[in-house]
Amino acid sequence: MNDGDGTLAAQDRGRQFGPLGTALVIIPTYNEAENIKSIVGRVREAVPDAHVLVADDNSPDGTGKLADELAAQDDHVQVLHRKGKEGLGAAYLAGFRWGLEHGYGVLIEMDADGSHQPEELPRLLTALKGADLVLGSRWVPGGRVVNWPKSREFISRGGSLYSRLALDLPLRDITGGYRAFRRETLEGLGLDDVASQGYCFQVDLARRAVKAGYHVVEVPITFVERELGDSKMSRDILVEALWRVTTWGARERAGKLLNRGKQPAPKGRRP
Ligand SMILES: Nc1nc2c(ncn2[C@@H]2O[C@H](COP(=O)(O)OP(=O)(O)O)[C@@H](O)[C@H]2O)c(=O)[nH]1
Ligand SMILES: [Mg+2]
Repeated sequence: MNDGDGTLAAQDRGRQFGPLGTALVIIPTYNEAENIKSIVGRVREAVPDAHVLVADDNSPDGTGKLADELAAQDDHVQVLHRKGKEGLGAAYLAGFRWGLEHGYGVLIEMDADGSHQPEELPRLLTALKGADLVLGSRWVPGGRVVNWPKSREFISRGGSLYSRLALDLPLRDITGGYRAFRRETLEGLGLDDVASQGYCFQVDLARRAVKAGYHVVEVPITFVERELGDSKMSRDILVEALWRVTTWGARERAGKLLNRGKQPAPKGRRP
């Protein structure tokens, strides 16, 4: 685990990590017709060995059909067609399941709108050689956001800070969605009961990884706000994140009080 200033927790020193295996970049889409070709092309160029899975929720603007056209021309591109809009979390869970079933060694989360720059992916993958999970982070030194209004930055920084304090997580960017998981990490997180969506989905996965004792590293990224298409962020997504994080935090505090003096959970156990 990263303790927040780059040093490793004692139990992580000297840990050996296995080879990475083939990476699958999962790109969830809902109405991203203006962005899909560019993002897939950039991923293919930045990490030619990686494969791409577009997880489309039957976008009314035809994103799924455009993704099919890309897949027809390139055997490194696949499309997962889902029946309708079920949210980001559900799309990622379906993508993870697909990737694990197909034997990928690394599973990557990336938005379709260009906010997560594919050109930074090699740095995330390099960091994953010595980690269980890598988070692309806007809020560690060297990380930044481009073209965000102050109001949006305030909400995002506030969301991470609140999650950090409520859940006692040694991380700076907890709501971000540019991440690289080793397959063993995802297998160890117990994803069957994840119900959260949106930003809360990202907080949930980070929380599970830290609590299970995985080595989580934050790598600075430059997050670029989308130029084309619309954000799907909504008030409901923020409200869900706020109440779930508050509930988890309260439950954890109550649990700690009741379990005072007991040993922490061993690595890999479900939180
Ligand atoms: N499959 C799927 N993708 C979604 C859904 N909601 C958002 N996305 C995708 O998730 C990514 C991040 O969403 P975005 O609207 O950019 O959120 P923001 O960056 O927080 O404003 C984009 O690639 C979206 O197309 C959904 O319900 N289903
Ligand atoms: Mg976006």
